[in-house]
Amino acid sequence: MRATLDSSEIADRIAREFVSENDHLSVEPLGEGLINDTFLVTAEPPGAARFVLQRINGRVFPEPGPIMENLRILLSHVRKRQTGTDKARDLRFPEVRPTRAGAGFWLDDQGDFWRALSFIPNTRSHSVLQDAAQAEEVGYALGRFHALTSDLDPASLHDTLPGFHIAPRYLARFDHVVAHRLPASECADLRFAVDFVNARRPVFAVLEKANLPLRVIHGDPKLNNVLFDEKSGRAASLIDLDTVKPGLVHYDLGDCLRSCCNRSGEAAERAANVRFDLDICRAILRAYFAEAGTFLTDIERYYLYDAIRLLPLELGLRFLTDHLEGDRYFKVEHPRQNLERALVQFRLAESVEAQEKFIRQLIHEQP
Ligand code: GN1
Ligand code: MG
Repeated sequence: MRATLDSSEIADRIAREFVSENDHLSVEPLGEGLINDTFLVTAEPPGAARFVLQRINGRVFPEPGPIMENLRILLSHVRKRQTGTDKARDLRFPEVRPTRAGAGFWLDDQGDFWRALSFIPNTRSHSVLQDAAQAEEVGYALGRFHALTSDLDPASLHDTLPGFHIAPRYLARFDHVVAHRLPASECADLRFAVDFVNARRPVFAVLEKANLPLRVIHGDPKLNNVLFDEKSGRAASLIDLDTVKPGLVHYDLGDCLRSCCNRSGEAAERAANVRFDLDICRAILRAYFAEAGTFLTDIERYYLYDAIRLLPLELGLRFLTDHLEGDRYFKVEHPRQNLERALVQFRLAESVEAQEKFIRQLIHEQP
């Protein structure tokens, strides 16, 4: 999903607030985010500066202050944890780039909030996972992120997005929307999607009822938020840190696996072809547990299967609800897109359900 030309023009103007007055800049849309608008800014001559500029979606994140404060708390914690370690490799994180006036963000005349982060050089992202070696890198990145934040008090972070990943709340919203907005003449896909959710109603509350410990979570560790070193192919960074907040590690693992183990991608052309890849799941879990296995408790492990089943179902429900509400949350390029996205996630959830025994076995095998 690309930002519109219109927002590119605005970005061009805003980028100047983050550099010396006379720098010549090139500004290009970056990534495939469904919420914020993201741009890569390169100052000329090359080498002068390269950074990521984002317009934060104010409908999703109304308050810039807490987001930037969380980012500062996280980065300073991680920096402390990483100094003096003799690890041959570690994750790198972006730095906040202040405006020329020294502020952490820029408010434009529309009231939109923009901020800049350093670009981590010589890295790239992928939207579809290539092989098991890459899956191990993703598992490492998420496990290392959880390990680095395992001693950061979740209560020290703001809840930047109340209700995020609280599945029963998404179900309640869906019920409200269905009661008020379900079109009189439903298409077959829409009927299928609504029935799919209704047949699984008890599943949505499983994690919230389980009394699991709150930890620091990333919130959105999907494949294209992992940056890989261009040369070695190893995971170099986990980006998109706006949803770092208190939560359950289950949300993260479930989200990471639903993204990586669907090798047809989130925008698969035919939902019928989508399946959950067990070999990729095995590789991610193995590398994740190598980093994070020491602090996860038995009860957390017990509920991992439920998370792997729930997260695609939850994202499908979020897409479906947004479709029924008129596409107010996720960016779309055509009116059926959120419904199609929902069908992909539901097909993935079905594939998880069909392989429950094997997935539980993979979890059980982890040391
Ligand atoms: C959104 O904007 P993006 O692509 O980073 C969403 C995630 C979804 C993802 C699906 C804050 O993330 O929860 O998993 O789309 N982020 C928010 O692609 O809702
Ligand atoms: Mg995100």
